[in-house]
Amino acid sequence: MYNSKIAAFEKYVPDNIVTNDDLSKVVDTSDEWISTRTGIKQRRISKCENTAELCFNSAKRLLDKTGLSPLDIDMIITATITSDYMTPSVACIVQGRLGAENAVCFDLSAACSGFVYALSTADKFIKSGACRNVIVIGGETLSKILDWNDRATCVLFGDGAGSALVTLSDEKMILAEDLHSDGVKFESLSAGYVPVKNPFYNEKFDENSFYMQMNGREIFNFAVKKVPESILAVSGKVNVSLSEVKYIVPHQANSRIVESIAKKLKISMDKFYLNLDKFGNTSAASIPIALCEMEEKGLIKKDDKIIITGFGGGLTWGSMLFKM
Ligand code: B82
Repeated sequence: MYNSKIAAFEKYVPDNIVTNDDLSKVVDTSDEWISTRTGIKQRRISKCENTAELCFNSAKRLLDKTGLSPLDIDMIITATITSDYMTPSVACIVQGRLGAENAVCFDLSAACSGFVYALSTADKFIKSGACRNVIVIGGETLSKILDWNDRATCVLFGDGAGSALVTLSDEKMILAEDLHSDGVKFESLSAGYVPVKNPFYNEKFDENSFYMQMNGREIFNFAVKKVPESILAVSGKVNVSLSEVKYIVPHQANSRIVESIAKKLKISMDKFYLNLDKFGNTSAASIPIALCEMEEKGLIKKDDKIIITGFGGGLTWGSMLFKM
């Protein structure tokens, strides 16, 4: 049996920092409103880089950091809901730019759970013996699917990319996973609706359905119910108690969600790593950006147990427990 190891993390975010005060000049909002309800103080908003560009830069940094040749990469998986094109995939564009000609490439759509789903997929390709080196990227340019006149949503999101190099290993690093989907509630969090339009039919549709739409209360309740269950599921599967887990890295949606999750699990907020004050909600990119930042700050030590937990549109949710 083969095992996979997460060898390194990287990130790339656009330079353009937009603070809550900056936003209050664009829409009717305030720093006080945004910070108290969400914990967000600023976000990165792309000026010229689209999703593939952010993802390429993050993956390039990963190769530079690990010294791997682009030709050593067997697979590139990009988790995104803000692809540059319907086809080609972001992963193919990244492969072309990297010169990773041996890599099989595809994108994966699981919204804010995308990075957890993609990491799980990479793990399976490595465990089957099909791949040795997989680049997993979560990357988004959410700013292009926001209604900048809707103050309830446009203040929440940011742009960026984070990536992980997953390699074949003797050590077992991914200890447990728990993945779920529930399509019944798909309308409570959606974006990018494409209506049927052809010479034979012209669908009537709501113009706003292209933009990010969320039923805040409904998805908040979903996250606070399902995420603690999923965290307990991964820890229970391998008999690792939450007191043995050094950090829980949640999808960076909203600090109130994380406070409610901590309360439900009766654990301190200190166990949760949060950086949404700096980057806002970057969907599939939020977990790898957080992991990379933790690595940069020296917060992740060898043998530390870490749980990542994603939740988002689909609805989708899932967690992974790994030993670093
Ligand atoms: S909110 O509904 O407006 N609210 C919670 C009651 C404010 C305190 C809200 C806000 Br503001 C921001 C995010 C959420 C939320 O529930 N987000 C999610 C929930 C599940 C899955 C994904 C997300 C996400 O935002 O990515 C609610």
